[in-house]
Amino acid sequence: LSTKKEKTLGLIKPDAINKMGQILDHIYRNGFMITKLKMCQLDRNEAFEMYQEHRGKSFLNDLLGYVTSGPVLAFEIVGENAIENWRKTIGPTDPAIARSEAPKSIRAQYGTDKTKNACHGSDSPASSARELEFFFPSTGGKRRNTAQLSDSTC
Ligand code: DGI
Repeated sequence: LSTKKEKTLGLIKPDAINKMGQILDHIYRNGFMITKLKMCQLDRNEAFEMYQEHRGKSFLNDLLGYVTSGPVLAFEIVGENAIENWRKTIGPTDPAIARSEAPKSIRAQYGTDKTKNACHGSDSPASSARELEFFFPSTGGKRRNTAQLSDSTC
């Protein structure tokens, strides 16, 4: 089985911000490294930019309202097959399904419902590149990162 070290974007959403310690611990126990990290408050335009692939979906309005309702914690995580493995660590979109099918997942333990589901993970190499650039732009801008671990640390 081939494995590759990848980067992906993770997000702790507003409902789970008060559980960030447990969730970050869960992330490390699953073998990931966090290489960039920031707490921020998204406005509606930013949330829409992030969730642009859900344009036209019935739940988009609820999703935008929810994800702008409080702070989020965004992070870059690095690990073997990180894009797929991080999504597995989060679990199914609906925490009720996560509790029956993947009881150790983050959504099973910390999610509330299909909207308030604790975490986000990029679903493909293209979206992870786009979402990492959105939260951690490589050049300038007000969201520019000022400190990060070097790859050799992980
Ligand atoms: O990648 P996921 O977060 O598991 O799921 P997704 O990319 O299909 O959808 C993004 C978010 O949109 C998801 O975390 C919660 C919300 N969402 C998706 N499907 C539904 C939904 N919210 C509601 N209320 N109903 C849905 O069917």
